[in-house]
Amino acid sequence: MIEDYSASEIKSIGEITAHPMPKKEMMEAMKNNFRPYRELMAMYNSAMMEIETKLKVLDSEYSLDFDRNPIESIKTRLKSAESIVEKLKKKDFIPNVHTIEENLADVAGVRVICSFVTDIYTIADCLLKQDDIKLIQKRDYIKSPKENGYRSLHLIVEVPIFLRQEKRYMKVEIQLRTIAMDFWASLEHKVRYKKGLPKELENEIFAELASCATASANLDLRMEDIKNRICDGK
Ligand code: 0O2
Repeated sequence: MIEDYSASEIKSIGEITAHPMPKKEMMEAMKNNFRPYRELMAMYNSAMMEIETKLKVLDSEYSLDFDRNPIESIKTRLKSAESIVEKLKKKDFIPNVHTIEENLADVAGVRVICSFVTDIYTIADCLLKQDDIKLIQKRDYIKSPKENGYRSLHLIVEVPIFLRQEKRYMKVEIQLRTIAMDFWASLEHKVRYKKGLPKELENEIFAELASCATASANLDLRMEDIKNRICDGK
């Protein structure tokens, strides 16, 4: 466990920080040589699996009662060593297991794609009501979209994982979106990371994306309305 961090490993991390290495080497060293890093990642992975299972249980129970699935799909990812190092360096922290746990809340990420906006809130509420889940942070970019048009509900929670000797709470970032929100965010993400686009074209595309975000929010409302009319008509 992190507490059993051996003296030689601490020394190794110290050496890394005393003689800064290129990012790629730092990442490889962290990934391959440090048992505490691998253990930490295994714990984040377990926490991610716990959340995924809870979501699947909620989806399955809902489908028995209402004859439809509120969750379209669930995607999970562990942040790569490269992204971890990059994010910590940006925040001026030295990459090690302690700084990872204390300063990053999105090492374990779960993305939940729902059919309708109301499903997002239903699933989030049901999850947060569970007595082993601790809510750390909620950011509602659906009620208050980002300036560029980004919409999603973000939760940072802590979930317990049960190890041989102990119970540990681990942070997981959960992003809940509709299919339309996900479609928009995936394309916007591609544009944001696309290198070499002429500035003028980039500005044009971001303006077009902002307009698509409004159209997509409107589409979500209309689809929900149709669903409600079908259900009311039953
Ligand atoms: P990646 O590659 O998806 O992991 P923080 O994590 O708190 O330092 P921030 O931006 O304050 O960062 O947190 P926030 O707003 O909750 O956003 C975290 C994640 O939400 C991002 O992770 C994206 O996945 C997603 N996100 C937020 N804003 C946007 C946006 O405008 N467009 C798109 N496409 N995704 C967004 P990362 O680490 O930035 O990226």
